[in-house]
Amino acid sequence: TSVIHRSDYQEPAFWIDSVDLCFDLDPAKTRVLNKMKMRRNPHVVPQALRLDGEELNLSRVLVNGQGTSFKMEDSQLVLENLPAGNDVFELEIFTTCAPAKNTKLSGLYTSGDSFYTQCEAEGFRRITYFLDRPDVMASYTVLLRADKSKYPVLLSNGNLVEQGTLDDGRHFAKWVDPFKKPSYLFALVAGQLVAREQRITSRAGKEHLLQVYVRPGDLDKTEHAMNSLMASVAWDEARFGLSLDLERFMIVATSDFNMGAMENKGLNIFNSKYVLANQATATDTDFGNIESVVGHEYFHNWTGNRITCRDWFQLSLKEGLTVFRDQEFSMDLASEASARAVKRIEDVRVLRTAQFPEDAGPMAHPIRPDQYLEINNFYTVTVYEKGAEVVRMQQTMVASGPSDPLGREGFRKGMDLYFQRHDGSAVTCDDFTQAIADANPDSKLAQLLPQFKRWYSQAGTPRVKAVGSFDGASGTYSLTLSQSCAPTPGQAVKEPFVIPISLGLISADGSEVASSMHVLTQESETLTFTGLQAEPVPSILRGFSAPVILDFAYTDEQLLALLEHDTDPFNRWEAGQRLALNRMMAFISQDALAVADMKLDARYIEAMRSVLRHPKLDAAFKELALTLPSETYVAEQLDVVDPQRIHAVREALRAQLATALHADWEWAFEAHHENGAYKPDSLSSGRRALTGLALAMLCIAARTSGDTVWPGKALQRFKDAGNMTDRFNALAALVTSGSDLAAQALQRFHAMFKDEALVIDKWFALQAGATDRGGNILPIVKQLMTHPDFSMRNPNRARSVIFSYCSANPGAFHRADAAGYVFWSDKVIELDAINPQVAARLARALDRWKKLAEPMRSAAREAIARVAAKPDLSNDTREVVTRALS
Ligand code: HT7
Ligand code: ZN
Repeated sequence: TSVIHRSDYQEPAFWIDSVDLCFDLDPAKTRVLNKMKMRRNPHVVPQALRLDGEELNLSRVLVNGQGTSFKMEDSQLVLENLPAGNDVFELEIFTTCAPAKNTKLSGLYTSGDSFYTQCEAEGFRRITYFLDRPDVMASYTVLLRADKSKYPVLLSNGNLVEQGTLDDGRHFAKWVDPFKKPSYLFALVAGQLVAREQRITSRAGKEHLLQVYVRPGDLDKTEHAMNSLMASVAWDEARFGLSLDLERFMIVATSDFNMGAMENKGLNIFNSKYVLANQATATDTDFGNIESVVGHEYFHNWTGNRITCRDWFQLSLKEGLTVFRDQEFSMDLASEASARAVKRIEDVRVLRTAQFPEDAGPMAHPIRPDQYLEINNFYTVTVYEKGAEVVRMQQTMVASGPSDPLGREGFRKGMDLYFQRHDGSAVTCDDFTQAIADANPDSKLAQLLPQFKRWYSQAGTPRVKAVGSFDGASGTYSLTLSQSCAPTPGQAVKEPFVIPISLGLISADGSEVASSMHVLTQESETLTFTGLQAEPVPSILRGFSAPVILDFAYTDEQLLALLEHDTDPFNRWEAGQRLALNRMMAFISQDALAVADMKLDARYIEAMRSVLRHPKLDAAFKELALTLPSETYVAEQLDVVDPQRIHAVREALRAQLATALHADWEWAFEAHHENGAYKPDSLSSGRRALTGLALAMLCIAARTSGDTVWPGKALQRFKDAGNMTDRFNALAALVTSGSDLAAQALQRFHAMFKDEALVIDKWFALQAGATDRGGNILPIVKQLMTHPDFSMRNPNRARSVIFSYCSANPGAFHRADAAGYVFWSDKVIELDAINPQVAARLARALDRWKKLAEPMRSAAREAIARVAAKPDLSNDTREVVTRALS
């Protein structure tokens, strides 16, 4: 296979009106009979029919009930002698496949004793020969037959129309999906499952059955997913007027899954990590993730399923928009303004630590890519998270003044028009932006649409440089904003973007003297503000109004003023991060400075103390503000990266914050920990987050002081905790601080949760991601991989050990002796033979190798070259390593 280009798009030569599928399910050999009603597409010159297929055994092909000639070309089934003219004909294809041998988890596979499917992006072709592309939308009828005792539950998309028993202990179920859909939304599930059920009546007055299917022992972990689903249904009706269009909506959890979840029509299949939770096994973060992933998949029912993508280059049409919708959903559920801000900060943190590096590395691509070798490699933070930011900017830019300051009403009008125009079809990103702009003809978006669309075509993170100057005589403050964007692979020159910049000016006494939204369109523009008594402090890019890097030479005084007074909580947090980042960068760059001599200044420490002790700020915000910028984020600010030095500096500064604020951490711990009933709401989870940080800091301080009281308290809390958040935080505090008590706590934790796979994943991940002490983590990782609970075939488990080390523990992974890289290349190669999608994700751990300091840089290149030299590499991994080396 070779590179596929967006510009080569052509309509399909045939349409498939209906599909009648019959499955005889058997793990070793499943038989699939596929009867399609097809016709030629009159807009395309007559040609042969080419059906996609992969790893299938073909036994029979009939056209209108008669045998026919066919040939195989590049794994496609080619039929040249089909009826001429535009009449419908019937094509019948009989194949078999081997679900138990399907370790790629794409197509039909078994997990435990059950069957599941994963068809996005191109998995349906692993089930039967088909026009496996999203613009071919068909009506599906599915008959499932299987052994009744082994597979009592038989599910597929849509409505159950018939079921009954067969001979030999078998039974059947027939499902009809009332909506046309592309093949990537097909799903089936069969196994011994049980369901939590909930009947609801929608705003529109319709009754629906909601079901969450899990393995029999897991029903007590489904309440939160069901609540999240009900909240999602209500939210989409209230905010977008979009109701559930099916009588029955099912979620099924599986422990073997390549990604987070899948929005198959009416039958969402989830990684169990994003379904199963109770207070004993799941942390607040897990609860939050479940809420947003359940929401995300549910929201796809309209943005993705009712209106889908014309081709896979348009992926952000559904993914960027649906991430935007799930982010808004979580924000709206977290009603208080402060909790909304916390969610925004968390989302921006993901964007900046994962997407910005992607956009600056070898895999950089626009949110609507122009080419790919393997589409699975383009389910990226760029398409998803940056895509969501591009949608958010469109909402911002249809704001019509004080009656709709955020643009929500204008955006709603745009969405209404989008559905009016395109419901039931497969469309492009252009169709989406056009609908939003057309519904708001007087908006900035409509005025600037062609230029705005550069966000879809240009990769790279724009940098906005801001320079302020104050003229005391006239009381005028000028702010010059200039934009630039570094070249990315295949795009040497970038045209200016449309960048909405939310601005405020803060006066010396802390009051806000101006606030506005400025849309930057030129390379450089100067704004002036008059009538000022003294030089103000600019608060730029409030709420992170655009996905850009803001470059402004803030002084400490200015940052301290923003940290104390800014009315925008995002920029208040950002000011604290900048204060920390400036210090970290200064220490990192002084090559001769020993870690022991890096002393944090009193001013910074006092500022952090005031945040921690602040009477009005809430706990979740404090936890974010007192957490130092991540090692990955710091690395992105440097031209040459020594991950071990970054790690050492961050650890040293954290230890100083721990010691200098010791009494304050003690206060924070005592004042915020609660012993009442567990509630996963934002207020109490914020309190748990802050007590968790306080406990970690107190254990870190104990390491320096030799104190044994706080590690002892942490162990006690670990033992007594009434919920997983507190228990895991206490365990992590012991492990992170390198306490002697960590080993026994880890052992006890494993014994307590040995039957809870998702908790055991946490146990592995904590150890593989722990602070390196003298190179000890790699041997620990290797040891963990010999543990009886380890499995390379289960993606969650492989990720919990290998990814936690290679992708999430830079201080331990980037070793001068290159042993981390050798390990990485071995595991990429090993995984590639099992599951290329997972291998290709791991392959990306060395994306930024060119920035590494020597000797790491050369060693990393050698490791990548070693993988690239392997014959028979999958397209997935080959694309990643080839781009990395180019
Ligand atoms: N739309 C879903 C994507 C997905 C996926 C893609 C490739 C391989 C496996 C996959 N599993 C799920 C997930 C989503 O965005 O909702
Ligand atoms: Zn999605």
